[in-house]
Amino acid sequence: MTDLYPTRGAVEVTTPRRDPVLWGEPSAELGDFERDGFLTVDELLTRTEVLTYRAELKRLIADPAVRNNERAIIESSSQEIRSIFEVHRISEVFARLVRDPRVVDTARRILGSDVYVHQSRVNVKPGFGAGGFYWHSDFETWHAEDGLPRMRTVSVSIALTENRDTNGGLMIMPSSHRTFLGCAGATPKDNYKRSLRMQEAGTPSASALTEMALEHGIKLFTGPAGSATWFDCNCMHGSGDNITPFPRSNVFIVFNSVENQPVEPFAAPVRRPEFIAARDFLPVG
Ligand code: 6CS
Ligand code: FE
Repeated sequence: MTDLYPTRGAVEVTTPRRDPVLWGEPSAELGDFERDGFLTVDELLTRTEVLTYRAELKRLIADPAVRNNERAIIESSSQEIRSIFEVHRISEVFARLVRDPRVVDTARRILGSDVYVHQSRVNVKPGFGAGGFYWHSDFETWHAEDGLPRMRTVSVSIALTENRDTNGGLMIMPSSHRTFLGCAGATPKDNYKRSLRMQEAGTPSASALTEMALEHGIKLFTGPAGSATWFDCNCMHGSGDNITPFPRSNVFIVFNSVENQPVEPFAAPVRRPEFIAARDFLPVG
């Protein structure tokens, strides 16, 4: 299959986006998603629902079987849980969130098709030093390491605690989704064992990031628990460390179009495990 978005070669190379941003019909509900690459929703979940999901997160974190499972990523500094992957499979409560029409219907509208979950995770981001995620495009990883051919994938980040302007919130470069930045440097074997803590392969250069930030600016997303941000798979985004006492816990769900099923990785020696990159394409019912 032709590789429309070359990356992880000897040098960094940019490619204009060759895919639509909005695959479905435009609608007022989707606001400026096509232009900006993101859409914020002030109250996706009610306060009561937030408390339910927060209690479920607390239960998962306290479960030794979860902590000892490869789906749990542990913060090397504090030894606290940083992320738990595939929450929609290990938790019936989070499975309900994936099927919630307020969530899955928006994904279908953006992607213009039936959708399945490529990846889900909760980022706990406890206070007092939880690490952030350096600048990256998710699609760059999902193309290089998971074999997603086209940009027909969308993430939703739902705040389970208040996302303040101080506790390591999501930052996106608006409209950066229109250019694909192919990164320099080959993917090491078993890269995911490190990249889910701190990404190395697939990291843009400082000069490329400077150019993009000067062109697009940087938007920090804040909002109360229950608010949400939808963002296109190719937005350049990242988040800072959280040294405040206030945890920034979010649940992320990544929907992929059933028309965009993964093939072999475009720039990695082996596939990543299915708890990070699903390979059963059962449409969310
Ligand atoms: O590698 C991945 O799939 C994950 N890593 C980051 C930093 N964002 C996207 C995704 O969840
Ligand atoms: Fe990301």
